Amino acid sequence: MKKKKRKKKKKQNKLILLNRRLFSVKTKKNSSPKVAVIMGSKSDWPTMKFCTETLKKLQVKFDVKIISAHRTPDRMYAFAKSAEKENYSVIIAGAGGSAHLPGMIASMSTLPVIGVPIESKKLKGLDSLLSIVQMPKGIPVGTVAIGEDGAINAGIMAASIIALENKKVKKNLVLWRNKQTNSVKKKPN
Ligand code: AIR
Repeated sequence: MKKKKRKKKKKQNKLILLNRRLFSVKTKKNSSPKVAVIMGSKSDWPTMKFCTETLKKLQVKFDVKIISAHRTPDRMYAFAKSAEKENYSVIIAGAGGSAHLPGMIASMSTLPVIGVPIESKKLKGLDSLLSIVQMPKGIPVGTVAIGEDGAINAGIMAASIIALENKKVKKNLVLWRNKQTNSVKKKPN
């Protein structure tokens, strides 16, 4: 009987420890959710800076990195494999031309990945858009519009994902959207 009781107590203690561990991971993540804004080249920055400006307005923390799927594959692998441990909640990846970066990152991480098609010189971003949006089933990439509009919407979408568990970001998002609604005039003249 005593032995049974001891066993039960041991099991209970194990459960308490496990819950504590799970809870601490959750609270750690919720306390400082972060977005990774990555791009294939420095030449993508004039577009991707609209994304970081949006995140700043919504008071969402972020890091910015250049990672190319083709030119720096090891950097891409290391980033994708450690993204969750680095406490990122969402990854926004901008790339142009044959734009494999968002899909490759999504293949190595279960974090939500938003792809921003950069407006390329030759095909005006249609190449980037199709490369990013046409992911075959199994590994999704949320794809936004080509260029500046997409970069801004990627920032807003990342904030919406974070707002699911973060009241401050939720409040900022609601305020920002109300401001936008109020700024629309009823008549054009
Ligand atoms: N790129 C860089 N590595 C892989 C890809 N797809 C993309 C960049 C950029 C475009 O190639 O995201 O939009 C042109 O890069 P660059 O450095 O030649 O201006």
